[in-house]
Amino acid sequence: MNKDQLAQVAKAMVAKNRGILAADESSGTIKRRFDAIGVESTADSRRDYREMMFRTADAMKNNISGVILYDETIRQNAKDGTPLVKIIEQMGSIPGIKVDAGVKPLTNYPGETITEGLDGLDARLAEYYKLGARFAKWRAVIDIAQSIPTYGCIKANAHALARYAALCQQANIVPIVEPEVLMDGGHDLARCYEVTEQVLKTVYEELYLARVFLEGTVLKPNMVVSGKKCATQAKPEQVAAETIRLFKQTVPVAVPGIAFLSGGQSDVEATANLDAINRAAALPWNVTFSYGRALQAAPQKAWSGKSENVPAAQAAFSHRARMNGLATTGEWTMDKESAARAA
Ligand code: 5MM
Repeated sequence: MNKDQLAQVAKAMVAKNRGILAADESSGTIKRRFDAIGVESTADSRRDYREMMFRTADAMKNNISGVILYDETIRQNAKDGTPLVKIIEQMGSIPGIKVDAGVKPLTNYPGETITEGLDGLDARLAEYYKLGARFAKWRAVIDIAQSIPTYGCIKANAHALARYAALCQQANIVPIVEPEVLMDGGHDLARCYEVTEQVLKTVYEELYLARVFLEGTVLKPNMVVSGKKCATQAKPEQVAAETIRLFKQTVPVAVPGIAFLSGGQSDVEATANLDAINRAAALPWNVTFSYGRALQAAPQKAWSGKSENVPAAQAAFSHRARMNGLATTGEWTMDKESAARAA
């Protein structure tokens, strides 16, 4: 393990003004996204769509530190034959790869899931390194509902995350550790806090037991937010206060950065919440974004599968990347959001 290299890559992934583009939708997820815009999901349409984003120079050079790719994408070439990985590198961004094999039902735990993908992971990581990946991602999913999550489910997922992280570092790949507490339910902010606290405490205990080098990791968590179906929705200032209070209690300062997922928040909401977190207090970690939907919803809609829409889609992607870049330093405002839109 080259600790200097791992720490350097992790630091670059969470540098101020920049964040991560999560473009690692698995085949089923990207099909659902394309269905919504009336585009058939084929290897070529997925390539065209992702190439459109990776060639958006101002976004990629100024605001996107790294891109999480799916197995298909890391092997794909652009229309002109250039490997997509090369385009990302030429833009000064770091290629990364999703290495989990998705969530499966957790035996004996009704309604709960475990993320799979540890079998043969060491060999896959060695191959991905050769293909250009310098970081990886593994997403554990914890749902909140009546009587769940259980400690058994949290522990099993945290253990898998730690095993994955150790294997990544052995292959000189920075692990993004993503324990996502879903915001889909009717639970309130306090319940999200309570569950996320238990999840993060368990994850860092497991990372410690697996002897993971924390300086060479990036955490990708959910913010402390109200469940989507909760009647009372917390405002950005409250989300920021509770998120910071929780993270100060659970995330070691040796971790260089926290790159939040958007989790189903609207794009502007995800930017406003990230901005409020960075505006509220000086923090011991760089706090940024690793958004999928919150970065891609607007460009996806603008593109809608038509080559003549590429400039509009790239403008929409640039705009969201720039707004989130501002949020990493607490300099985003609704005025900047609207001014850029009106221009
Ligand atoms: C881009 O979506 C990622 C892959 O999801 P599937 O494995 O379900 O296809 C997903 O892991 C994503 O990276 C995170 O959920 C963060 O994305 P959001 O949209 O929550 O910001």
